[in-house]
Amino acid sequence: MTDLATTTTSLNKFEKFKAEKDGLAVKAEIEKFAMMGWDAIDTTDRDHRLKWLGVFFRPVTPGKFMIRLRTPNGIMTAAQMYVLADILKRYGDDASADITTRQNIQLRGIRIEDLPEIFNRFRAVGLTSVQSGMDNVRNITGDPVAGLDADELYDTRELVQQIQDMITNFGEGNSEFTNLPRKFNIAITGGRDNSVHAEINDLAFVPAFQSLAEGEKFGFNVLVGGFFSAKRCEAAVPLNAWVTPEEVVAVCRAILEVYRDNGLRANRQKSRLMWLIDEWGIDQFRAAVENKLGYKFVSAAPHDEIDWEKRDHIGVSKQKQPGLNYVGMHVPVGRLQAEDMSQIARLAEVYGSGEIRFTVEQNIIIPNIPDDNLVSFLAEKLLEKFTINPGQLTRSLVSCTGAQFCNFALIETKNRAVELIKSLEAELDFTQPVRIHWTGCPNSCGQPQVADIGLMGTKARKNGKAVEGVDIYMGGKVGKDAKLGNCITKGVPCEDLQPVLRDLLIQHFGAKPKDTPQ
Ligand code: SRM
Ligand code: SF4
Repeated sequence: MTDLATTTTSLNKFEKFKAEKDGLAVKAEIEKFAMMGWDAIDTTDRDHRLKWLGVFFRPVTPGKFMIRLRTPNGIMTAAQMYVLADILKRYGDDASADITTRQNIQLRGIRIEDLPEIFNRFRAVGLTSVQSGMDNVRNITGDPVAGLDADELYDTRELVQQIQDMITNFGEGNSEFTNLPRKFNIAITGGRDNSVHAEINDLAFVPAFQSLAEGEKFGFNVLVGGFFSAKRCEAAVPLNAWVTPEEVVAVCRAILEVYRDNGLRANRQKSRLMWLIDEWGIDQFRAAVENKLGYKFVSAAPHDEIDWEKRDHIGVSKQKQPGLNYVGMHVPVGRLQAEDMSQIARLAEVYGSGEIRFTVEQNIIIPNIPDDNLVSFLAEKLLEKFTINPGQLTRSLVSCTGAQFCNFALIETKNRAVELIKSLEAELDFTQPVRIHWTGCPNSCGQPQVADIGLMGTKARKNGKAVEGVDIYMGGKVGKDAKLGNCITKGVPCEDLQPVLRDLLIQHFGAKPKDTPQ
């Protein structure tokens, strides 16, 4: 690793506190913190280091913490979901959960005194929240219909789990990877529709066939350096490397080691992987990774296999296993209550195989429902709330956390997003879904740059007063030929947004006012 001690003077405050004490060290202090209470804990431990365990102090709701889990490939069992629901139930109105834009789940309202017991309960059902925040590798995304989709080229589930196990030491924490220069995102897709937004990850594997002497072989082209930040957003670039599935875990390790040991640490705004690639050039970066691996990469295959439009998986779909179906249920902006979670677990157990999946659109899929169970499944009350038949705007709505719980937020997002979409659906008819993403600040957790219409929270001015507003993004394309959208209008006050969106929907997406003859 970089000798942090020799460069302490040039380090930012985050690098300094990481050099003083590794984030993972707080794992040994959880019992002590639980006894002390949240307001007596050293503030660097409480506000920062606890994030190495996935525990987030929320300045907006002091004393009520958020826990971000890890859900590799977005897959969870009913038994795990029951445990999460049960943990939340004791917190009454403070409790809620969110499905995240990384196919993951976060719990809210958590009290520090309960952490020892919560971690024991996680361990008992094979859950972990370790290394899910701060300068760590985030939840690793994979195809939400891996192993179910007749058209998939590769089932990503096992690889995603192996990468997570390598990085986190099987969920216990791995200090080899707890002091990266910044966060790091990994995605792997084996389907044809790029259901993970590969292009916005620091490291992504996309399916590609290579012509070798022994014939056509399946593997992945490697993309690197994709990221969003307040200062800069970039799509990932090709590493010009093709790897077999068997190589993927070692390649992840090698790239993480190169980034950990050489990534830029002086300025936190310039610490993501792409900044290192800029400084070195892609050839030097590739050579450094090859050096770690001890062999040279095969050059990238001439084209990848991402040749479908992106699916949203809402509704009933046939699985590759005859007689089985997966059902995608729409969860408005990913928000769940404890009782919803118990009900989801029950439905997965009663009608399916007890498996639950999440998508990066913050929705749920219940797989393995036999044909004979479908009718009664679809008649369940929960499907009125989490419908398989949402409106064309509701269907694709995504929103980050926003001001309700996030102190970076410049605006409230989730509730506003749901209300506004309801009003627009009441006044317009649509012939196609339109993907609208809300994000409460320029950090872009809600990925406005991948949306048809992206809305980024900002402070706007109206009648000489500061009001909540948005910058509007358009042109994001997902799936085949994915590309990032750009800002087209700045500073629209939220209170004036509805007519602006109405016009954009009519002009660009074929929406028609309800009273117009078709
Ligand atoms: Fe994010 C920081 C929520 C996906 C870019 N993000 C935060 C924090 C932790 C800030 C904080 O401490 O309050 C937010 C926690 C709020 C809360 O209480 O929920 C937060 N980010 C989220 C989630 C929950 C949004 C959601 O509603 O789904 C997503 C959790 C994913 C997960 O399960 O791990 C989430 N964040 C993203 C994504 C999207 C993605 O990964 O596809 C991005 C843009 C992609 C990227 O990172 O390149 C994203 N979050 C950021 C950034 C800007 C990073 C940068 O390099 O500058 C920050 C700020 C930071 O890290 O300093 C941030
Ligand atoms: Fe918070 Fe901003 Fe991320 Fe939304 S985009 S969750 S407001 S940091």
